[in-house]
Amino acid sequence: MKATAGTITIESHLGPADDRSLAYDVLDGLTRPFKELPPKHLYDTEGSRLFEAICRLPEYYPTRTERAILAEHSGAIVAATGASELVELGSGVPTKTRLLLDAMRDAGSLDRYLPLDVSETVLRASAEHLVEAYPGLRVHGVLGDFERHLDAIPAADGPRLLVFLGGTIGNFTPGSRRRFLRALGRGLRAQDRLLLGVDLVKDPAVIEAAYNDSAGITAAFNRNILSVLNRELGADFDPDAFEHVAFYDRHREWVEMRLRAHAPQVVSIPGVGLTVHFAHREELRTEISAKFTRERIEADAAGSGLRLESFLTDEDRLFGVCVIASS
Ligand code: AVJ
Repeated sequence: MKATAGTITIESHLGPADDRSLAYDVLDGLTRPFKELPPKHLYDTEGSRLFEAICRLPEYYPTRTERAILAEHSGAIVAATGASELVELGSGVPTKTRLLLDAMRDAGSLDRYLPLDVSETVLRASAEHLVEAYPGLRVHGVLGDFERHLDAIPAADGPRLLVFLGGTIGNFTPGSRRRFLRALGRGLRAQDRLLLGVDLVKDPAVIEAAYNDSAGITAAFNRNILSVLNRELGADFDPDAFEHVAFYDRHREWVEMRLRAHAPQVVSIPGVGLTVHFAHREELRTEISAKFTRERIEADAAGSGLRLESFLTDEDRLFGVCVIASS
């Protein structure tokens, strides 16, 4: 009998230079007149734990809604593509992905799972778990940053699904979003599909509740970025001296998370040789999370050399899963 033991390969593309990425972003973002840090620094071990907790909050509809959409449509997506491999960007803990892998296994086409993530712990744990759950599965993990290491993903063996779930595409500004989609499109052959999870434009009250939960988990998640700077760069931020602010900007159709200084502050960040001043109520932006309409996705796809093939949503039109092909 053919051995059914799966195989695990993990390739690292992160080097010592990546320790400088936080330093560079801090130097760049905290010396601007409007202070800003990229949201990727929210996800250290504690931040990832808090994000998992956010996903279970009653106010935070995106995770459960996306899961329900995938539960309903995974079979049809797999049948239409005959996908044998699944590439997942920023895989994290792959819970929703299991719905797609199940459908691929049930269709008899499942061969390979290729997660790309910045956390080696997460990649190893999920690889080990998945080769157990899917006999014969090959897992090829890429330890890297999806903004820089798309080229490290091995070429496709069979029809491929490239998935970018959770609405993380919303963290890009509009211009960089199209550049990123274009880069994703370069790896997409005619038989492959990109599955893109997007949060949708809706009643601002619903959106704002999702980012201002009553348990204060999102506030802790936001403030945790200051603890990351304290630990990694020896900074002396007092996270309690900052207030969590999250609001929906109706004109830009995105949510912003900010940290607002309760009082004037002087913070030293020895790791980058910086002293940063905050005025009373001055704000530091830590995330934008864009909300989409079907029309916006169509325009972004067209502007990136791609085509929206189908748009899957829930009955309340809270969240969308876009099936995108090369054009
Ligand atoms: C992981 C970027 C999709 O924007 O909703 C959750 C992160 N921020 N609560 C989002 C997040 C605040 C999340 N994404």
